[in-house]
Amino acid sequence: MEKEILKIKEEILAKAKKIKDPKFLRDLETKYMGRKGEFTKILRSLSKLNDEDKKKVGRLANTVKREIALVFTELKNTLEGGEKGESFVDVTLPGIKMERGHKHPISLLTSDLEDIFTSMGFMVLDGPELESDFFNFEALNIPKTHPARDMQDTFYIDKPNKNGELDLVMRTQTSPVQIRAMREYGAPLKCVVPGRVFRNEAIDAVHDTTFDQFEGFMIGDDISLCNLIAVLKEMLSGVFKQEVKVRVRPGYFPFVEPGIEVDMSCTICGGSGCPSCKQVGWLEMIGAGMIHPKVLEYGGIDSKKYSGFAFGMGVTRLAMMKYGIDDIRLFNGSDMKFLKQF
Ligand code: FA5
Repeated sequence: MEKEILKIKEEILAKAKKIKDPKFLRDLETKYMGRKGEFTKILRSLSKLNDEDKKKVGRLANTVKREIALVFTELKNTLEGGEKGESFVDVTLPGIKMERGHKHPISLLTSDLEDIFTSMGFMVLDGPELESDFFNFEALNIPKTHPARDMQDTFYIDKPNKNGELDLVMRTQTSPVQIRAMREYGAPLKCVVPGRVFRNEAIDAVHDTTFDQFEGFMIGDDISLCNLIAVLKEMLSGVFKQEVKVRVRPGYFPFVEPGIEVDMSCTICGGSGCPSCKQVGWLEMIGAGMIHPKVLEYGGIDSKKYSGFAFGMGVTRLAMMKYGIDDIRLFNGSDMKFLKQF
């Protein structure tokens, strides 16, 4: 019986090694090792042996069974390209396409803006999205009772401080970083601050509750509105790679004096009027002005010695104009069909 076992082992292994198709390997396994297989039959007949032979031949039969099983597993892996089958590569099969991610359109535009401003010598800064009432409002010359607080309602964090006041807010603008930067670096200073801001706002084609802004400010000797306009022009021609039509009008922000607003001719309708520009042909894009002396003082800068300009731009709206997107809600909508176009 021992000879019989070794003979059938050689037979199985010889046949198995010639197989190139996993289906034939499965057939071979069933033929010899299956419930009614030839090797299984030999194993069953062990019961007829006396105790001593049963022990001896049984040990050999089990070793052979394990060897055969191992060879079948290895061959199966090789043929199916499994665990041990790295060596088997069917170069005729189409490759597995790895889908690559890419930047969100707002991140693309923000990187472009950062490049434009760093080339003009501006520092790029960051600030917290969860901001204190002090930096977001007070230090920007918007005291608690000031009606200007109504211009930017936000989400207050429901955790009162020691005095029972709610003093943590989701920042409504990137302007609080002006104060943080002035305190950290002093004057002269040239910074830009990209970032997300939050407002309790009625949503429509050009208003969202979460959107991106891009703040810029420059503080030094004799800084004037002319410097501001020159920098904004440089920025817009850098982003659009062509002359863009803008208009400047007076605007009120408690943290600048004088204040201006910069509108851009709507690129969706070419200025003739559409839902994206509320039919007026212009879209409000940037709030700006000369930094209020009180704000410089809050930042620890001598307002008699230094002056500065500041602007805050809606990057999400700028992206609408650059890419011809007629509804702001698409940017945060997580629609892959939209995002894959960038
Ligand atoms: C401000 O946020 C000021 N911090 C800007 C500023 C900075 C003025 C420095 C002076 C000096 P305003 O609320 O207008 O201003 O917002 C600035 C820009 O953000 C707007 O011109 C607009 O482009 C964009 N914006 C405002 N509200 C929304 C909104 N709900 N959804 C999308 N974009 C908005």
